[in-house]
Amino acid sequence: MGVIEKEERARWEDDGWCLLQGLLPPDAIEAAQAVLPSLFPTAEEFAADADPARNEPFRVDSHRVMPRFPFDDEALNDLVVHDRIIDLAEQLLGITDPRMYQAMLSAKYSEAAASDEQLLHVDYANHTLVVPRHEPGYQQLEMFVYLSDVTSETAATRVVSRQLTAGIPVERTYLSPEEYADLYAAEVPASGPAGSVLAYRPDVYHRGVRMTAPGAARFMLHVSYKPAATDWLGSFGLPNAGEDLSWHRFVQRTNERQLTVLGFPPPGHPYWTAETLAGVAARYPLLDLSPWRNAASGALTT
Ligand SMILES: O=C(O)CCC(=O)C(=O)O
Repeated sequence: MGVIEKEERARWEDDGWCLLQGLLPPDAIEAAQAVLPSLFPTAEEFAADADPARNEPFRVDSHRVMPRFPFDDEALNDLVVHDRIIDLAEQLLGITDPRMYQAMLSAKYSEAAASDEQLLHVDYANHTLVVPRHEPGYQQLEMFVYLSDVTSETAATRVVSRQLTAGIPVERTYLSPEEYADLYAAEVPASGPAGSVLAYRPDVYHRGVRMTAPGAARFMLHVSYKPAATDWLGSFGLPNAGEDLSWHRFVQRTNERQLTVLGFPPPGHPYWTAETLAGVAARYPLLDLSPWRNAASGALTT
């Protein structure tokens, strides 16, 4: 069953982006919001640090600090591989075997650097080694999961419809405000309350902007999915986190669907032998390997 309406799906196809409300359960968003103060200053704390009279350095440099998956906080991991997020990836990408390939957390504050004012750009320049192909099996999905209310004044990302940009040469990944003044004039803020999900294609021109509201903060999770077996698409390699405590803690309480979207060989994959099952069980003693064992048992006994 689909998790989005026909109109939103049409916006994804025609405009390249859509803003979804009510996709994620409020308690999952609240749990993620509850861990934010341990990771980032609140808006008030940041404003106090930014006060020039205090003559102290900022504790965080506005938008630069971006913790990545696997997070120490389970509530954040839970959102990244939430069933509704995986369902959305399957639906928008038109596939049944999505892979999560990027997840990080960002904070943005009012008293921020001028560099928060970005040029209109597309993300495929650092999400693929080639160029995007918008068809099932090849396309990518980027999402911002809003952990605070996001308005035009609190730096809602400005987005331009694909209907206006399809003719731009593919190698032009940043747009000059002078040459493309019409597109800067046509950008719209992707505003939505906490819990909203901005879903956009990597070929959608968009840009971050400075906050104009005083004393405010914006928090969001950036999560990206792609189809399996697309080595040219991606952003970071999860095996690099294989020694992290956060990864081991995550694996202890995850499930087969979540591990599959993270690149674990799925149950029934030829990778699984008696030896690899025993080895993975030794590496992750608390992971319930029954789905992998059950799928392999026929193959192992024949
Ligand atoms: O912060 C934002 O609103 C957008 C960020 C963005 O476009 C990017 O990092 O590529």
